[in-house]
Amino acid sequence: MKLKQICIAVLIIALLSIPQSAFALRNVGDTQADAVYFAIDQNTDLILSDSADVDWFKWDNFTGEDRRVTTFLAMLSGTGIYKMGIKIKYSNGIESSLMYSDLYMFGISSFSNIYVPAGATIYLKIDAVNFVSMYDYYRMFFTHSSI
Ligand SMILES: [Ca+2]
Repeated sequence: MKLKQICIAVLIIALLSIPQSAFALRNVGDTQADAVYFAIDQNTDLILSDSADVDWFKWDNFTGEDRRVTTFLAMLSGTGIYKMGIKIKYSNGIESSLMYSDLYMFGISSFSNIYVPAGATIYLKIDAVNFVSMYDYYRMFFTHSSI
């Protein structure tokens, strides 16, 4: 097993052991403009209601300093596979393109150490690679730390 796979496995175990903020909402965060604010340092469990549903999340870096963002996505139940995209909107209004994470074992996606300047907003987008059921839960984790 490669070192990166071991690191991801350890991080996912840590992710699954953190107290969670479990809730399920349909038809929320369907556009970037309606993105849902992250619950920082907590697991967030949600569903996609159908194959066309997407969930957008956001975080505004109002900390006054540049930060590093790390986030994970894992499927909690079912056999569906979802993917995670990321984009950054800088304080001058310029936005990056939407970029997607690789998919790892068990449908896990992650971004680590994404540089987010002070005043920028980071967005994450969850959408289905293979939608199976609205009872398939995914788990998101988001945190940020100093540079
Ligand atoms: Ca949605």
